[in-house]
Amino acid sequence: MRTRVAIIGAGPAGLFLAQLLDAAGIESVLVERRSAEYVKSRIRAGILESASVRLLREAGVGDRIARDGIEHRGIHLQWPGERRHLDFVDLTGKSVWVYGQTEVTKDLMAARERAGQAAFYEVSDVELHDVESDSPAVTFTDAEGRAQRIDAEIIAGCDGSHGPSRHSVPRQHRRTLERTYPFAWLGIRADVAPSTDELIYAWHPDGFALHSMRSPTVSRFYLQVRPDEDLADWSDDRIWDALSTRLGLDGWTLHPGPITERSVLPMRSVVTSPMRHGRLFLAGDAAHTVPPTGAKGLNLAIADVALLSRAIAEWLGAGDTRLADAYSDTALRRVWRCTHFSWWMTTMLHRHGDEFDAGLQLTQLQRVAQSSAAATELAENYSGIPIEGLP
Ligand code: RFL
Ligand code: PHB
Repeated sequence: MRTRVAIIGAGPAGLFLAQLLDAAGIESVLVERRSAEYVKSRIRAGILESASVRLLREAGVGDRIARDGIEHRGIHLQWPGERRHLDFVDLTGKSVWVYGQTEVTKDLMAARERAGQAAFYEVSDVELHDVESDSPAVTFTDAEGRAQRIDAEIIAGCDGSHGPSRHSVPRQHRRTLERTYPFAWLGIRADVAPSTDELIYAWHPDGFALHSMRSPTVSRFYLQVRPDEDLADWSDDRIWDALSTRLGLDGWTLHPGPITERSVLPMRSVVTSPMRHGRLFLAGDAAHTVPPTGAKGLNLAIADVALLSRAIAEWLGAGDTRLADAYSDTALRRVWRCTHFSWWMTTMLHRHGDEFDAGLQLTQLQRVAQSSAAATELAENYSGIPIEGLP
């Protein structure tokens, strides 16, 4: 089979790239290891920057966000005895949106089906070939067990943090920098109306807690736990008690409800560079991972792909490689900014170290709440820094 762009991975990065290329009249083939049902039901991120919402809308996949998304002006930052609202709209003019990654994925998959372009799900043995040549290829075994080969002009590695694409950049050309944090998140989804209007990020002596949401009837919560935490040790009562304590504030009540999903997420920062080698381009988690405290993972994937789709369109459309040549450096500047912000939010809000560290964290939180300069710094990063070259 021959196509113009072979896309490995049907997460948000791969699906959105496919959509943007289709809009530019460029044919692509998607190759995904999991089933479409599995990809659609995977629960992950929940917050979209307004620029991500605009990009999805411009690409024709924004109708449901406009209808079911919930626009938030900012977040609540909390530490014992204090809950302070940061209003991003007042500070930066930008809001953020609550709209689950599962919904973004469903919208993009529906658009892909409407576009009638090829997608292979449940594939195995994906391998990349000749990425340094002018005729790269992807081989794999399809869901029926048949050997397949896709010859392409460009390969987009959108296969997340465990996919094969990154490893197709030869070791001597590739640099991976990473930090593993000494804690994890226990995440739950519950069928209960949120007990808050906007997200609450809480520092607490027992550990960090986050109150998020998915809709007016579905809440999402996270608790800082040990990286080797056993979910079996967390009964529903223990989870709700810990959330009530860590999110607790006089005069405020947390409403518990039936827990419909629970998992433990490790916390890592990873940056791989360069994000291009020959005709292979990396985007999203295939090139970088951030801890979820800054709500950046999904937004970074969308921003990478906004840059990459333009670079590919210029190259394959007009033969102009300037944007493609600049892609890695341009994307990595933004990746590092978001990596710093995610690291900063993570280290400010999670218990680690000793009482000296706690003193530093608390003074930083108070500073953010008291100084409009400090608050604006958080707000600009959380609500989304500009994507270079885009209006
Ligand atoms: P994805 O979403 O991981 O998609 C990659 C896709 O590639 C497929 N794949 C392969 N396909 C073919 N052949 C192979 N050999 C393949 N290997 C892998 C995978 O099945 C998958 O479908 O990456 P993408 O598109 O770059 O999107 C990035 C976001 O998904 C990610 O940044 C965020 O979801 C991160 N993240 C979270 N971010 C938040 O802001 N808040 C969260 O609560 C949050 N929770 C999470 C998360 C990431 C998680 N992962 C990756 C472990 C929870 C989890 C469990
Ligand atoms: C979520 O709703 O899943 C969520 C929200 C904000 C974060 C991380 C996760 O920082």
